[in-house]
Amino acid sequence: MTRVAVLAGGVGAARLLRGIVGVVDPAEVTVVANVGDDLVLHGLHISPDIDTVIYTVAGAIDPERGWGLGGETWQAMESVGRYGGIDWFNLGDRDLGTHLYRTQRLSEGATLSEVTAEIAESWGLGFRVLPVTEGALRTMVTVADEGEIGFQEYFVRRRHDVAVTSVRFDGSESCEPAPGVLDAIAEADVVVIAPSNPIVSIGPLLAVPGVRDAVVARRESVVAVSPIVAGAALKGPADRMLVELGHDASVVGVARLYRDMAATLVVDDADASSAAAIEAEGMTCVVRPTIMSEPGVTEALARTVLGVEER
Ligand code: FO1
Repeated sequence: MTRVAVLAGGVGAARLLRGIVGVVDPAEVTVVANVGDDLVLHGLHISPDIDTVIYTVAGAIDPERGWGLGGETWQAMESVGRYGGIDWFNLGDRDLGTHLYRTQRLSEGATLSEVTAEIAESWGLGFRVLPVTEGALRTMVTVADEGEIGFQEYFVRRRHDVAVTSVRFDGSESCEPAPGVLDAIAEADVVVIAPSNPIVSIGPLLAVPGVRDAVVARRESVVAVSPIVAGAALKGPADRMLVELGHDASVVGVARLYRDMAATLVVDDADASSAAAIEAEGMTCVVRPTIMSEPGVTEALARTVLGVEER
């Protein structure tokens, strides 16, 4: 059996994960999910990357947005808007149920790990979703015109259309890996760094004390999938953020970020010409279609990542 640990952010990770659980026994898969995007809004604890993973693999995600539930209604948010309340972060009526349940359980003393397991279980996923930490880890983004703001204020309120001057993971130094995280990474046959934003989706995971070292220790079994294809991010601001923070928005730039912790980088056919440069960074470069626009590509990519190549 192939035990898999997946370091996951939002949309790109969720799509690959859907492929992975189709190739190996879901019971052997553990997702280590980013919580740096989390926020408390309307008194509710919202965990976007955890919910995006769960909704996507459950087949319930809104296919256009890549977040939230499909077929949503927005009555509650319209009411909030009527009062002039905070309505830039769109919460669908059914999605609100997830946040209501999570918040109630946390107020009863449940841990984020426990309530995440309950939510994953109720969607019948069959694999483990672990928050990287139960601590108060929050990604903070400093932007040119407003100073330091929360990740969702950058990503949603400002529509990430403002230059980033720095990113920090508030609270990381006093966080510890959630139960099961280090063991999942240590015991996996394959550790996958999913095609998520290296800075604000994978970065927070590695900022939790002990996690980066745990991944580095498994370097030979770590496979990263580039979220950058031909110099661009498929979704979100990863390419711009990489440049704004002094990195290359290219597969070679991604290789430089991951070379210490992953022996293999999977890049799209569009970046085949960079294979030698990636190998020069000390990584094995695997060139495959990585744009998961249809199930066939997703499953083939999952097989590649898991080393279960086409027969
Ligand atoms: N992304 C948006 O661009 N606009 C939104 O209004 C929005 C609301 C939202 C609500 C719940 C949720 O789980 C995710 C939501 N997202 C929204 C996505 C969210 O910003 C994620 O953090 C990003 O997808 C990055 O991972």
